[in-house]
Amino acid sequence: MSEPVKLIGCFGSPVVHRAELALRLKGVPYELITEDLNNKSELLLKHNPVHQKVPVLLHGDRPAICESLVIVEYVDEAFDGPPLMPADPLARAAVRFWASFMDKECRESMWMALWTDGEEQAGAISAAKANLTLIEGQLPDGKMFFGGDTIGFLDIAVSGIAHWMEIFEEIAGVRLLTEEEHPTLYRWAREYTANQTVRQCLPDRGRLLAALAPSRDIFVSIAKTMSAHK
Ligand SMILES: N[C@@H](CCC(=O)N[C@@H](CS)C(=O)NCC(=O)O)C(=O)O
Repeated sequence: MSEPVKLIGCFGSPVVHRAELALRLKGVPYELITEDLNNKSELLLKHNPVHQKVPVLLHGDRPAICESLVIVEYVDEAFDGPPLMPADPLARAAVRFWASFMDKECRESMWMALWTDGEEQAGAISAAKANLTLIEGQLPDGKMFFGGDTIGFLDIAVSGIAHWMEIFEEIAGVRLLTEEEHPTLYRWAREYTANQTVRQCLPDRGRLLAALAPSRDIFVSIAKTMSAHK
C-alpha cells in the first residue's frame, strides 16, 4: 500500500495551491490539513521549525518537505504521472530561473505597484508590467501553457498571476494584467483558471476577496517597509 501523503496548508494561499495542484496533476491522493496561521499547530511548528510557514508536505515517515516549489519538484520526482518538469536539463534550468524571477523581482514589483502611491507607484507599475512582459515571453509559441500542451512547473510557479493578482487588483483599484497589453499572458490566465484540475484546488474568488479585502492597510504597510529597505 502506498504511504499516506498529507499537506499542511491554509485557505486561500497561492503557495499552498502550487503544492496541491502538483499532487492533483500527478494523481496523488492526499489529506489537506488546514492550518490557522494566527494559531499555528504543533504539527506545523514541528515540521517547519525554520520558517513556520505553509505549505509543508508529509510523505509517510520521511522528513517533512517545505517551500512550495521544492514540494512541486519533489512530487514530480517521487510519484508517477505526467511530468511537470521538462525532460531537457537546459529547459529545466530555464523554468527554475523564471520561477525564481516570479518569486523575487516580479512579485516585489507587483506588490509595490498595487500598494504604494504617487511617483513610487508609477515606477512600480512600469516595472511590474515589464516583468509581466518577460514572463509572457516564456510561453511557447502556439501553446496554451508554459508547459506546452499541458500545465507544467512554470505554470504552477506563476499561478498567482492567474487567480490572485486579479483579486488584489480589485482591492487596490489598479490594473496590471490587461488583454490589450499582455494578450498572450491574459489568455493563459483564462485557460489556467478554467482547467478542470486547477479548479478543484482554486480558492473561491468571492471568499478570497472577502478574506483579503480587510487587510488592505496591512498590505500598504508591508509595501512601506519594503520601500524603506530598498
Ligand atoms: N516561500 C514560501 C512562502 C510560504 C509562505 O509565505 N506561506 C504563508 C502562507 S501564504 C505562511 O505560511 N505565512 C505564515 C507566516 O508568515 O507566519 C513558499 O513558497 O512556500
